[in-house]
Amino acid sequence: MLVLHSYRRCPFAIRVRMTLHEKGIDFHNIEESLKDKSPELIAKHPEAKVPLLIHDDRIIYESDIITQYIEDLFPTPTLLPATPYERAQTRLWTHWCNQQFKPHVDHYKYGAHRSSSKDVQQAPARLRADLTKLEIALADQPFLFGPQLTLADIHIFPFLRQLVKATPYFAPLDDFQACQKWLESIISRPSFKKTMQKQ
Ligand SMILES: N[C@@H](CCC(=O)N[C@@H](CS)C(=O)NCC(=O)O)C(=O)O
Repeated sequence: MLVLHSYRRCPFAIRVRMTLHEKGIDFHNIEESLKDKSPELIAKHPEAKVPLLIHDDRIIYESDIITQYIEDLFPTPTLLPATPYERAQTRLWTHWCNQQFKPHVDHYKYGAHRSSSKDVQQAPARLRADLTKLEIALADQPFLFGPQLTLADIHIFPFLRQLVKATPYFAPLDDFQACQKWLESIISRPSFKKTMQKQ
């Protein structure tokens, strides 16, 4: 039995629900209130964060570790490319997203409330560089590793979605058509509709 402590709009929790739905795996979703977390989340996650996966009595946290665990448990259909080198590349994309793209989106989205004035000032140029990296990777293929969706796509798209929805609109996005098409193709998948379904 898989139990997921989740929060509907959390991009990290979206990674995990999307992975489960892509694989057609049944799970029990517990929608947390981040202002009033369940005692179980507080007891079982060292930082009391979502997502948290409980598999029988096993506890797994950190979204990209959870998705890898799900892939290891349920390898079919796979969400990893075939070769060890490409699998390493998917992890590098995830690392890049966690270390660079996600913080840059935060610096733009939350501004001076949460980030230093230097980070806020540099965010637009850094985001352009990030989007250029994605745009090049997506220039002649629908997903980061060719025709199939992989964990690299699943780990990154929730943050591009956040950027697209940020106010004020990040106008340079209009120059990145391959990124926009990629995002559209992911959010139009049935798995994403299920991922965002209200309970
Ligand atoms: N690195 C973690 C980040 C998880 C995270 O930051 N979750 C946020 C919601 S999007 C959270 O639970 N915040 C509540 C808190 O920090 O108290 C992961 O990948 O799972």
